[in-house]
Amino acid sequence: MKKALITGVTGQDGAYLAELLLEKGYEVHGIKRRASSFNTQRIDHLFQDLHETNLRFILHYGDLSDATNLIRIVQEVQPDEIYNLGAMSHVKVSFETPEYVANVDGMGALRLLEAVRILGLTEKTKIYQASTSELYGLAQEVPQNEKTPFYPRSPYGAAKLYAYWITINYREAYNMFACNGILFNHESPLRGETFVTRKITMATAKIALGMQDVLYIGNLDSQRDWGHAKDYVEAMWLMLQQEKPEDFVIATGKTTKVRDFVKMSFAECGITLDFTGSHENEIGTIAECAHPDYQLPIGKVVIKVDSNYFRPTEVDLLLGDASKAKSLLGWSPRYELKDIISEMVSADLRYFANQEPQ
Ligand code: NDP
Ligand code: GDR
Repeated sequence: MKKALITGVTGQDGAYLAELLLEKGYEVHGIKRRASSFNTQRIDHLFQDLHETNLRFILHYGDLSDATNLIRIVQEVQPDEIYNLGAMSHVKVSFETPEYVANVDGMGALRLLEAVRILGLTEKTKIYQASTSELYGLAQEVPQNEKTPFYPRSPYGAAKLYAYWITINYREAYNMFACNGILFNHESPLRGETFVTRKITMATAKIALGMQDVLYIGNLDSQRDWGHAKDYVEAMWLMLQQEKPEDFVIATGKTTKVRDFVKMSFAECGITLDFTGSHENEIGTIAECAHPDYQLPIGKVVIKVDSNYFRPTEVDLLLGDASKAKSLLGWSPRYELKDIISEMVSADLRYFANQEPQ
């Protein structure tokens, strides 16, 4: 039975990847952080009591800032595959915690590579590094592929750039099977609540249900290539099943403005929005309510731009070209953005319909 070790197993991608690998018959080990409140909601359905026989999903306490802990876990597990998904993954927050992000998102990758090297596992253990379209930053060309130059625009992007290159360096220096997945934004009902898509779908549900008045939001003009996390974790696995380690862009090849995402999200509840004003002063008002259950006053302001959510340096436009993944991995996305939004809004409506009004 193959063994996989996932850092960041409690996150969006960690949860979907753990599910996928368990379905494929792996023994899955995950690293979770000790927290004062529960942080395992996304993987609770996979939990197995330690006293069960045939344990296939095992959690270890750990942290990417703690090298000795990582060495111990890698030694104990002797994984065939490591997926390094752990990170402080919020771009805006990285401007407030730049040193921490360098330590965890940058040095964390190095610590894992070193653990594998020190333990003499370079021939056994394959490593997936969660690289990101944030590496492109100030886009040097559109669409972006594996050869597009990088120009990160945040402490997060800069830390991930180090992780990207140290992964390639270990591959070349020690002949390790280590590869980067340069993944563009991917979303799902498990997406963290402060990322823009989930913030929007949650607000859509709460506003439609009369539980929230206004959604305060940042830059409506930025454009993202949004896919579904389920499709993207499959690409991670495929990368580690190849003959030789390589880096791959994973993206849908379509880009959408945040403003249009907001419109599509509200449209799921039969609500049409009109946007007026520009940039810092833009607002969204209700133009039409076509759904019998969600009747809000026409002309009501439900979206307000708040410049507190602007970033000191923004990534304006991301659009990926995943042709290499298509031809070498046979990978292509199954989900359209409309289906992703529909799934997210439905999940949030179900969740909030069962909550008490605020
Ligand atoms: P999430 O923010 O949902 O999950 C991040 C995970 O990392 C959580 O399990 C978190 O633990 C864990 N983590 C945070 N800090 C540490 C630390 N110091 N030590 C160990 N673990 C830590 O991210 P996603 O699942 O969306 O993304 C997975 C990876 O892919 C990340 O590295 C992200 O940067 C990268 N990525 C994501 C993309 C996306 O669109 N989702 C696109 C491209 C790359 P806890 O639950 O305790 O907070
Ligand atoms: P991103 O995702 O920065 O692309 O990083 P996020 O959803 O945070 O932002 C996308 C775009 O939306 C704009 N935006 C807002 N963003 C947030 N979070 N909150 C707002 O209120 C808001 N209003 C507008 C942002 O300015 C930005 O342009 C994600 C993360 O998952 C990273 O870990 C990953 O590497 C990249 O995707 C690819």
